[in-house]
Amino acid sequence: MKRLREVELRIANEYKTQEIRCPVHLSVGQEAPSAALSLLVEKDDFSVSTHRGHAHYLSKGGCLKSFIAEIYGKVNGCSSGKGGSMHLIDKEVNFMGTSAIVGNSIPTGAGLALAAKLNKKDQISIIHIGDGAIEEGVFYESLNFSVVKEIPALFFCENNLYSVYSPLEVRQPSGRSLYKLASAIGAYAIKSEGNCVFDCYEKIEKAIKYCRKEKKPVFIEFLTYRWIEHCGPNYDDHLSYRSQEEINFWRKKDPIALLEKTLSVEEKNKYLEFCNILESEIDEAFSFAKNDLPPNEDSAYTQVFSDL
Ligand SMILES: Cc1ncc(C[n+]2csc(CCOP(=O)(O)OP(=O)(O)O)c2C)c(N)n1
Ligand SMILES: [Mg+2]
Repeated sequence: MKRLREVELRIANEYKTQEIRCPVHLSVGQEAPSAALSLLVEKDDFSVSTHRGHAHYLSKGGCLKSFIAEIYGKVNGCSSGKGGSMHLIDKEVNFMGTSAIVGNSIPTGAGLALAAKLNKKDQISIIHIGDGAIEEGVFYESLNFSVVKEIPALFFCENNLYSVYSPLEVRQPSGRSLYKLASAIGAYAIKSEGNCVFDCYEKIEKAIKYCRKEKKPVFIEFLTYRWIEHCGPNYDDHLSYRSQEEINFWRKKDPIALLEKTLSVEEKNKYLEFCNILESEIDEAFSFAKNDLPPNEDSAYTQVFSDL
């Protein structure tokens, strides 16, 4: 969680130099589900994600240097500098792509789950989505398909209560529960306290075991909250689409502060050591990215991956 937080805060800080030219959707406040997942997912498992995919890429074991180079639009970026923040892909770790179109990567994730089943592999496919994707038709088609075909797709839904500036109340009937809706379609569905990393770990562990063993879809809903503006490096509390009361409530539930409280003295010392190492790792990734070259003009129309 600390690694995800510090990487995102560094991006936010560097953004003002105007060297990062792609839009960024940061996950500050939403680190717990991805951090817990990183300890439970296998390298061989597939993963697809959304416009807010940085933490998902890193949780799958994606290379930090390639990720930062990508958002700087440089040739050693994971998508050869042609994708930017919303188009991350790293086949080395089976991170099969992110998309700027809400819901777009869901059928790709279901297809990967079907492939795993047809190839008689033990892999599962993690499909990262936000609450906004529940309003896309393709979500229903893909979940239904996954239920009917009995495929190992794990729908990993971070419900941060908003789609851009619109709260759930103006987008869906009041009182609707996202995980119950998924359950009604026939998936094994559970809900997690998305800001408590221990709860996330417990629920993800359970979900992955079921998905891998039964070869059936699971839907997990993590209740969480984004701190920074929808798109960009700044806070937008002054816009008032979220009440100060609500913001304060969630700031008190900071997943990192909640975990820090539980550390013993010995653990705290190790944690501080880790924070120092982390800072140098991030420094290195940013200087790698800044010193890297942009893609060659001749490669503008060549595919990044010809075998996909
Ligand atoms: C099909 C489609 N509709 C609308 C948009 C504009 N858009 C970009 S991100 C976003 C919000 C999605 O909300 P959610 O899925 O909850 O993800 P979050 O941003 O909260 O992580 C919207 C509406 C889009 N990119 N694609
Ligand atoms: Mg959302």
